[in-house]
Amino acid sequence: MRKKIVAGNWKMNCDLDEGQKLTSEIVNMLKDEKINDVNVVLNPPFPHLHLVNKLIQGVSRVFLGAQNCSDKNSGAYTGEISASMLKSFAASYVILGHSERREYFGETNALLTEKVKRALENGLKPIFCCGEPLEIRESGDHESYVTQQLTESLFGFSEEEIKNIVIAYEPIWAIGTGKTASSDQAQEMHASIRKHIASKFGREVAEGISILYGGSCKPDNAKEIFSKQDVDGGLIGGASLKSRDFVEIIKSF
Ligand code: 3PY
Repeated sequence: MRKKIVAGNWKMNCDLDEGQKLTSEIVNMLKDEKINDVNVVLNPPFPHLHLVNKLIQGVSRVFLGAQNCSDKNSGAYTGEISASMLKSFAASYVILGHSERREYFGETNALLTEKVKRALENGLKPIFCCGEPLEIRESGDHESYVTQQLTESLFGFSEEEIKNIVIAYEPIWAIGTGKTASSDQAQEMHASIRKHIASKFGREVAEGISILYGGSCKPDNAKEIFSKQDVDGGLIGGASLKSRDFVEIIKSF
């Protein structure tokens, strides 16, 4: 059985009080609600990690994650945060290669291989993001674009390593635009990603990898998207900043 995961990507939002309020609300709602077999990951900005970790203590199935880590171990890299620091703050997951990082911070497939390595070496599960821009979707080359991202960043890892990676398919044209891929479009890409992973690591390994959908996933479309065979959860942007919406999405399974 693949793990179902709903991960909230807060992006660069929330000051300390807002982050505390949001986490407390989510935690309280999750304590009251009957949640099916879903792991929840909160990925706040770095300064919130310690506090969010404290607030989620004792709540089963809720994990801490970060939104990025350095490709370096330590040293003179002003402003960077290492995977080992994240681990020491009790993070279990780290989002890597979000399209915003690729676009605004020039992250390449090769750099992402190094970041994934640092994460795995430090016992973090990378949530590796992939996805195509609008012009590639319109040209019909989206499958080859995404499979190339996966080949270039992940195909050098071993079978044991790949099992610890979560993949998030996020079509860039659906991020922050209000547009969502249809559930059939999501299923088609998730199946193609799984087939591609199987071509390198075998069917059994590919069947065990959680593939999340991201891109304007909301309470009113989550159920339909999560019902698809190869969709194992979501990486949630804006809706993860509203406690009620986020919990509704978690309950969509
Ligand atoms: C979005 O849904 O906007 C995201 O980018 C999730 O990571």
